[in-house]
Amino acid sequence: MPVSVLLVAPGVDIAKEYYLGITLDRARQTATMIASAEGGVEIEEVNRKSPEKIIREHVDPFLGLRDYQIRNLAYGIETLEVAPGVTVVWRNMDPVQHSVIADDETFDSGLIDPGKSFTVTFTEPGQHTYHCMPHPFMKARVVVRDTMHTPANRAGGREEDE
Ligand SMILES: [Cu+2]
Repeated sequence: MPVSVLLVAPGVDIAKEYYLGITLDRARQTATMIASAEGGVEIEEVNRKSPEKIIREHVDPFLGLRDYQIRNLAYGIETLEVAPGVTVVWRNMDPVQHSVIADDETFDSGLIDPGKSFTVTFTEPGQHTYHCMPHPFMKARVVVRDTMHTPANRAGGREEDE
């Protein structure tokens, strides 16, 4: 196919790379929205090696893309990385109740009313996956960095918003 238009944008420092795409799923007869926090360059490779890092939402052509599906994509790819000792605050900005429950049951917020929040202080390095009880499709994780392997963190102790 001959190239007729070439778009060139100024270079930027990449803080975080996501993959977001829509593909036609002929078997399901839907458009399928695909998202991943692993960036997009090697998305086929990500799919082979760690398919759990790719979130898919099948968009019914009659209903269109629903709010909960967008939330599902956003929650599914979200990973918050923090240093040990950091307190994470979840604030419920929705008009309905949500909850924050660790998959290994180490923390459980109970139902959080709209406008209210819940906090957990993470001390142990590792991965903490969690979900929302009324909305099991809302899943995310907090990764607590192992400071032994991050020299910048050990030296400064400076917290950065990533
Ligand atoms: Cu919820």
